[in-house]
Amino acid sequence: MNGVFGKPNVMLGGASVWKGLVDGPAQVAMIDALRDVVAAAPLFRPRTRWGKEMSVRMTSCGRYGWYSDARGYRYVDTHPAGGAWPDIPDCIVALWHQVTGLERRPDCCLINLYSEGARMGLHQDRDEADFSFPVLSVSLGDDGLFRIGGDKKGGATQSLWLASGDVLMLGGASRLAYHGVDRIRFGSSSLLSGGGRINLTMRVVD
Ligand code: MD3
Ligand code: FE
Repeated sequence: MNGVFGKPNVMLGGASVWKGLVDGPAQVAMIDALRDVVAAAPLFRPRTRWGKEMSVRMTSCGRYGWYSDARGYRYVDTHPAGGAWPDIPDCIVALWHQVTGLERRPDCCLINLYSEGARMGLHQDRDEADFSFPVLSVSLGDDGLFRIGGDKKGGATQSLWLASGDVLMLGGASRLAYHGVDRIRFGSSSLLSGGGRINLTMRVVD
């Protein structure tokens, strides 16, 4: 069941997409709120289990943050430098409730920053305890070429450019879909003064 925004305007492999749902002033408000989050919980580059640094820089807010190192992918309750993660800004939590229609709050809002050349390989999100909760993604800044397939590796995929203000909800059959970001169009948006793309992903963790 969706919330107050009703039907999505694009469906992509079972993912619901609301193009342009977050308007310009609301995007600026989110970026302003995220500045405080990043000041309290600085961006870092996670390493994969195999020791390779990811090209995307990350941080989190909420009860949990997503983390990866030689021990693998997992949610942790403190920033790698120590200390609790900052709260998820109200304007971002409000969007979660409005789009998902859920009373349950998200436990984690992962903040991914894609600078020039950054990408994210195809993967599944399966570190959460209950896949019946949807995942909500908000794109801010430069355009990103998003790709989504099915729940098996190596199957057919579909691609879509995500622009600033676009919102995606992954639920039901799409919750375990393989997905990734092939590339960004660096400098295509003026929302972030240094360029780049921010993706917020809100999740219920446990
Ligand atoms: C499809 N982030 O952080 S968001 C991630 O744009 C991640 O930064 C990408 O994949 C990004 O894990 C894609 C869209 C997204 C998020 C979660 C999903 C798509 C999803 C979960 C299941 C299926
Ligand atoms: Fe993902």
